[in-house]
Amino acid sequence: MFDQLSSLPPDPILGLMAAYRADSNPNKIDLGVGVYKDETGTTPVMKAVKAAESRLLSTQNSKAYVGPVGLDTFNDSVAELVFGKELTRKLGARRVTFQTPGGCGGLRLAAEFIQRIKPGSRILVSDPTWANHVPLLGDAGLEIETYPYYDRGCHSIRFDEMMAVLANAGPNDLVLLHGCCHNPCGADLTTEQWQAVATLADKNGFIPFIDLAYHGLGDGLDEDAYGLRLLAETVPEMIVVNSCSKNFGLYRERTGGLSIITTSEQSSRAAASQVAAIARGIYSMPPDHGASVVAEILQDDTLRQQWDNELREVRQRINALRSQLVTALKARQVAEDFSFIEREKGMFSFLGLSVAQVQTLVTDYSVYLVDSSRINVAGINNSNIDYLADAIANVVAS
Ligand code: PLP
Ligand code: TYF
Repeated sequence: MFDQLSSLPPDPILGLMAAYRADSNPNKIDLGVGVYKDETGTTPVMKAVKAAESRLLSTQNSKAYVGPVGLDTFNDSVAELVFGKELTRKLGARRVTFQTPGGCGGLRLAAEFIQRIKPGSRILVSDPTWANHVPLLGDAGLEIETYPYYDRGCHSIRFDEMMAVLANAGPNDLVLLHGCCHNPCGADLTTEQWQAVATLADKNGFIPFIDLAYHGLGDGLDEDAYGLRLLAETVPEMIVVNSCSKNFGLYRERTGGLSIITTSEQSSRAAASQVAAIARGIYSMPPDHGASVVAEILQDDTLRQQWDNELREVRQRINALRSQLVTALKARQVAEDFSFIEREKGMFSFLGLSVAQVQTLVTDYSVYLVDSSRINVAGINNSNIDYLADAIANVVAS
């Protein structure tokens, strides 16, 4: 059965991790995979997470199954985190939330849910979008099309073109929007642009599908949720997938959520039963540990405060690094204007280099980034920023 198999190439982002590890250059810099790194280059376990884990260790007295929708305490507290207290109350039973194995699990579960209701539905994703959206949504059977989003030359959002394409989307279509901190380009919609999208969604009836993987890493927890909350107030039906990988640093614990908003309690109950049945057919139940940690943090004032503070530090460090990189490149008098990096949000920005220039950075300088020239800003620190700015300046000058 397995003799005819051919090997597939690895995920291009995850493949970079192995190449970086194998490089013996002491100056090597990893700007590849999107995990947060602190000043020492490590991806830390947050103190609030450690504290929640130690509480769980002493208080959790059963490992019995939880069920396909996961922990109620996680689902309730994550809904409030994503939608805010007030809107969660307002949405009431029109909203249901499920614990999922990471944001990826939520994306796939949502795609299977749509596929079950309307096989082969069209989902419009931004050009560019996170490469994994294609297998996560497409492998379920959804038909993926794109809408214009980022102008690589001008480093700005092609908003008029985006709206012109979305104007043709209707009630049978889904439109995937990055909640904040767009992966890979870092360019987010302004409040006015979100308002225009919400008005159009309501008028045309397409279903907004929000991927919220970097909640709190942009401007703040409320600021980053502005667009999705506006949509949730405006449209009758909507899907939100949130990840706790980045904002809680729980990556390998596979912690995320899927929220579905429908027009009535009855429809939500029906949707919940469908989603539970799909989860049962794939993995039965989500893993518990990360979700228990998140619930513990969000339900305890002290831990919540500690987590807020740590997340603020993460956000401020990323934003400071963005400014520092722009300043360092300016100081080297590069011809290109890199100031857009300071305006963009979250961990990612495109440097705007060609594939050949990226290859030079990797092979000649041991600066690891994906071919699109996307960098993970959090991979920069005080010890490597000068080496990095020199390398970029040399590559763009040659
Ligand atoms: N969506 C986007 C845009 C992402 O970048 C990621 C990963 O980092 C995810 C979703 C899902 O992440 P995870 O499955 O680790 O929660
Ligand atoms: O884009 C990134 O780097 C992150 C992490 O298969 C990631 O979203 C990358 C690849 C992947 C899963 C997560």
